Amino acid sequence: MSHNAESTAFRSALEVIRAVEPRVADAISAELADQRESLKLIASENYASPATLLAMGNWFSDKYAEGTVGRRFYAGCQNVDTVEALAAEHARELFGAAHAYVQPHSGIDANLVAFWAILADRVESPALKKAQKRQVNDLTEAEWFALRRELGDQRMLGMSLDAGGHLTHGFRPNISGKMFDQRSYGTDPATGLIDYDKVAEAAREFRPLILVAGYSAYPRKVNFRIMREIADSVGATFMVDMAHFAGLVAGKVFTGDFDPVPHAHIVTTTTHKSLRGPRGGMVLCGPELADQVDRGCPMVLGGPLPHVMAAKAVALAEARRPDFADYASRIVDNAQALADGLLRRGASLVTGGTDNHLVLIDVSGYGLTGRQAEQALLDSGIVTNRNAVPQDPNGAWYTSGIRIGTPALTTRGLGAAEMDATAELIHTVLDRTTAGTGPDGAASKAKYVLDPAVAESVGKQAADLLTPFPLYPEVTLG
Ligand code: DSN
Repeated sequence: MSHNAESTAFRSALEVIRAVEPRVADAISAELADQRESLKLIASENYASPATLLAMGNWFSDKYAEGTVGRRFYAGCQNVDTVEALAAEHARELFGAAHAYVQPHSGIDANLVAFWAILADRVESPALKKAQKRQVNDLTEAEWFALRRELGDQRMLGMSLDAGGHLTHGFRPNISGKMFDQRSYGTDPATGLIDYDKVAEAAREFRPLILVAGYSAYPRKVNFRIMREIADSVGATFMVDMAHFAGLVAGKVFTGDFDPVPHAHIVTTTTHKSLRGPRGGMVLCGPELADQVDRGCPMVLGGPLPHVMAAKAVALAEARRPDFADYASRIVDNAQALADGLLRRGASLVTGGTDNHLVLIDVSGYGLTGRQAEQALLDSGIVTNRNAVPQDPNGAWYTSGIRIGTPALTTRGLGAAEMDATAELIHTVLDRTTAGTGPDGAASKAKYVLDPAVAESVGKQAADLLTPFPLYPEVTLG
């Protein structure tokens, strides 16, 4: 029996892997089966194309390529140069950026590259200049301690975690929280929206070196023109982390004041969320920061991953096609249909809805913590993640929220009718789940009670919902 190219490629790859370690081949096959069966609503996940996935499984993985295109610390990088230059060219064209650095391995890495570039550009420190020039070993001990002090004195203003900001924007569990003296801006308690006057006030008081915009759990657009004006008013560098919504920028859903690229001094992103590429990161900037950004490896990055840069080039080429704009606008239509469906059924949503790819349900109205809700939904075949809501009384571990997003299901082809059906399934599970008690009879934030028959019935309906929208229909493994 003959197969199409995608099936042949993945079947052959599995056969080769199976000959060495069959358990890995089995796990890879099982992952596809699991993904095909899950109603995936994790806002930060997606399904990359077969071409993108296949571009990663090859001998580019064997190459070291520290340095930049045409200026490497290793010989024999001519083909790596080709794919890195292609990825950067596609990124520049797609986002209208003067410079693109496609080496970061993740969003955290991209942000670290940006922070170091800004520090090097803005902080008048001979020790830092030496460090940036890879002369860090030449620093005396006194200079090293002075450098650490100088860096720790730098101020960053970013969105608070409970309002939807990201750990890498100066919070303690991340190195950025140790590099910077951080202050947060939150959202208006009444509306859940960013209050730009309050951000301006915080900026005037705090005088940050860096103003960061960007989020992982804020369901609304951000006005980057206003944020840039605020940054300019206090002489801050304006950085946008568009990891979550890069696909909406690429697909021209976010334009004008809502497109960060013309407004920010520097923009970072991941490539695997709404942008639908391989796991990885990227930095976009103007010419003034380009040289510093290009020092990312080895300043904060290990050797670039040429196989992933090849996949970035493929995915970015896909995102430049006209059908990607259609995909991006369907992501938002679907998120709004999901939000409307939940609201109609009585759910409480942070900000009362969405205008991007994600919806944040405050599950306290159902008498649940985020953790209880997340597990009950998972038992019912619905994959989400718990997330804090603004001023969350249950903290970052148990939380009071469930974050859901539509990039993945939109890739599968589900539309507004299926989003309404999904809202019904989510509401049914949350409505039928009750908080459990611990061994001492006290209320538990983790235990919950859900009739297994309800979970089974919802799971079956979720599977039925997916049946007309097969994942990777071009791939049959046997
Ligand atoms: N882990 C990503 C998310 O889920 O939003 C961001 O780091």
